[in-house]
Amino acid sequence: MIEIHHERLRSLGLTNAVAAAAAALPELEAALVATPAIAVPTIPPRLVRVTEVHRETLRVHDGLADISARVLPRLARALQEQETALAVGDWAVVAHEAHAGDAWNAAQERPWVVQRVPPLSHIARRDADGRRHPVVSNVDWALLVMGLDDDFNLRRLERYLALVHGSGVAPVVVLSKANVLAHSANKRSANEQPANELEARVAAVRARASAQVDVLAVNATSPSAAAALAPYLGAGQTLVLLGSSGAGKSTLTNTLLRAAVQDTGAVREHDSRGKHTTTSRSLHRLPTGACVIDTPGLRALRPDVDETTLAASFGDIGMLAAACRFRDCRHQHEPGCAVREAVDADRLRNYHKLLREARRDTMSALERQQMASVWKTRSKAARARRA
Ligand SMILES: Nc1nc2c(ncn2[C@@H]2O[C@H](COP(=O)(O)OP(=O)(O)O)[C@@H](O)[C@H]2O)c(=O)[nH]1
Ligand SMILES: [Mg+2]
Ligand SMILES: [Zn+2]
Repeated sequence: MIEIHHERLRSLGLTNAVAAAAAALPELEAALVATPAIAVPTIPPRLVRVTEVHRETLRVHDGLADISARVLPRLARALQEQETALAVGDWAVVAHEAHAGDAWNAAQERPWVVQRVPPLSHIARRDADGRRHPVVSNVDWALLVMGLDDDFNLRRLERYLALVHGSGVAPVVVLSKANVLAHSANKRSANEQPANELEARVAAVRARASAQVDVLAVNATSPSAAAALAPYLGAGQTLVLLGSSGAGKSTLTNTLLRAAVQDTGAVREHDSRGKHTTTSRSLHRLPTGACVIDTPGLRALRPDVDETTLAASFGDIGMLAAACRFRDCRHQHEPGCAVREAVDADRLRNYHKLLREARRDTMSALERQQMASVWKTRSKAARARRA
């Protein structure tokens, strides 16, 4: 039996659903018997939440303390076979074990992550080679942070929306640097109302995101940002901040924490070596009882979605497709295409690009090989024709 300290774990976002999933985990002793390196547990296995993931170790919190732990190799392998791994936000079981053969010594007791509670929600991405990488688990809200300054990019935002779509996490668009935009718009022209520029950008986002997605404009450096985000900060809620580097994620984290815990870009300006950027994902407990996960920008932002999920993320395109003249219309050059007629050209281009990526990623290795040989034959034929 594993220990579940409801009181202690509540501030880490423990919900009844998580506790039930943890209680339903397979019996632990049986799982450990087959591992020769593990001896008798001396501290009862207990439920913890993963707050950081590093190459060799994890940080896990049990409601009392944050400790470093390693993943039991067998668990790591099992997860790898499912093309996944432990992510920040995961709930897991930690057991302290003395190494078999060692004389018992409390100092040598090592905490091992021995089980993972199946996540209730999970965001994953794909890298350029199509390999899947976990981003976060057990999150309620994904705040897609985008600056109203030069960071503003609707195609990137659509990419983030696709990343989150189908993961069980609700996206919220948080446009940061609302104060910066107002300032620069003021400088640009006296008769242009900065409020209008802000409204125009918010409207542009609303036009490209589905109607269910909330869109907020905030100054991440001001406590007013915390007030604006209050609906998502209830006790037991977990938020993840996603967005490009410099968007204001760490600034927002600090504002929500009411403390300068995370290093922000402002600090980096005074440091020529630039070591103060956010380098890893980390989970923090907020005074409201919610948890927030700060993240660095994603290097390769490729959603882990198939065609169906992607189509659902671009719901307007799917709906309009019903009115296209051809049932198999690809909304490219076909006559009578209702999608091309109504959807913003930039949005449609972005959809097609994401679709190509999704197809490539979901292709099996064999299909990849076949496709490569088809291309080879085709380009050979083309060369022959040109010759
Ligand atoms: N004026 C203003 N500056 C902001 C805002 N959000 C972020 N910044 C600044 O933008 C820079 C990058 O912020 P940071 O939080 O490190 O971005 P991160 O990479 O997303 O974590 C820092 O200098 C922040 O002070 C905002 O809403 N208003
Ligand atoms: Mg940061
Ligand atoms: Zn069409």
